[in-house]
Amino acid sequence: MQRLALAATLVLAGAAAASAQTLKTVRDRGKLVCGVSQGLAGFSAHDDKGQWAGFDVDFCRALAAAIFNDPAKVEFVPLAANERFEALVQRRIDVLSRNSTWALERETGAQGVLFAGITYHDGQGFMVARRPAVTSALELDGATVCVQPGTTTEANLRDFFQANGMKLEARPYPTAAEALKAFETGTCDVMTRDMSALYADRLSLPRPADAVILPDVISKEPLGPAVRQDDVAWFNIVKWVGFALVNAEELGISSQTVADAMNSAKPDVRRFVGADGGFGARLGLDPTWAVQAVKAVGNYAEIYERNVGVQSRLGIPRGLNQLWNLGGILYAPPLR
Ligand SMILES: N[C@@H](CCC(=O)N[C@@H](CS)C(=O)NCC(=O)O)C(=O)O
Repeated sequence: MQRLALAATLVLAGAAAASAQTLKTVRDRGKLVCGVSQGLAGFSAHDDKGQWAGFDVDFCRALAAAIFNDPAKVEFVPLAANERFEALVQRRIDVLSRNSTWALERETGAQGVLFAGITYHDGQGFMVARRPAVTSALELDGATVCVQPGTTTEANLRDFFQANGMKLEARPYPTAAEALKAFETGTCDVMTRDMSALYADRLSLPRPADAVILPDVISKEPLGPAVRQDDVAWFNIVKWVGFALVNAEELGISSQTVADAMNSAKPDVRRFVGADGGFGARLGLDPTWAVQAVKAVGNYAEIYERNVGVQSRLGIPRGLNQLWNLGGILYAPPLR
């Protein structure tokens, strides 16, 4: 009996040791491999210099900076909606940072992953042509709607039409680009996506002013990075890099002030910069892991404003993604 218990303990210990390898794999490889979208302006898309840019891309760069003190040590792998979780489970990527919604079905079952927090609180909306004038999603009875399969978007769309007793003509397109083309040419009356993505879509239409985003938000889309379920140490690294970016904003630590923060006497700032607490070592990272991330891409506010904020092309107000103590729901547990 005792021997059996010992054997079981050894097997379990072996499994844990064998699985807790992602950080080592990343370090040995010399770069992080990050799954992103195939092109979603503001989140992950090529900029005019052909470089990956966006909110989700910056999260990957922050993670690379926390590990390597170098935000360039990332390879980006563009993934379609219906292959993203499989790519993660099959170890083709180390982390998925791709406008993905945290939902129960994605954390259970054979393709189950773990969401390492919420980096962007989104919700699903509808875009229609300006004419004929539609002002509410409840006027969409019988409409033809373009949507991408393998998304929460498709499921919410059906739920919304069913709950409101409306007839739906859903047109699935394998990529977001094809769905938008169909909307543009009038094959669909309506385009549905996460609100943030609709802002991006509208901008890429030949005449953005001809399309209107309806005010209705029909779902919760808590977007965040996902990892595999077999490596708690890695899960913690990804999760706490996200929390560090938010805590940096809350503490007033930005890419501009982070060097000064190194000399601060404030206890919470000292923990952030690695002078106290030893949290870098606990995560398996450098003492200055959080400083490295902020130096590379800025704090949450800087990342948000640069990529999607009101001064950016997308022009999305902070809204729910404002800090909890400034009227939003962005809330990170403390670094202590
Ligand atoms: N947040 C939703 C939607 C994510 C999603 O993949 N949306 C599609 C459009 S509805 C998209 O952004 N596609 C971009 C691409 O295929 O690269 C989810 O996690 O299912």
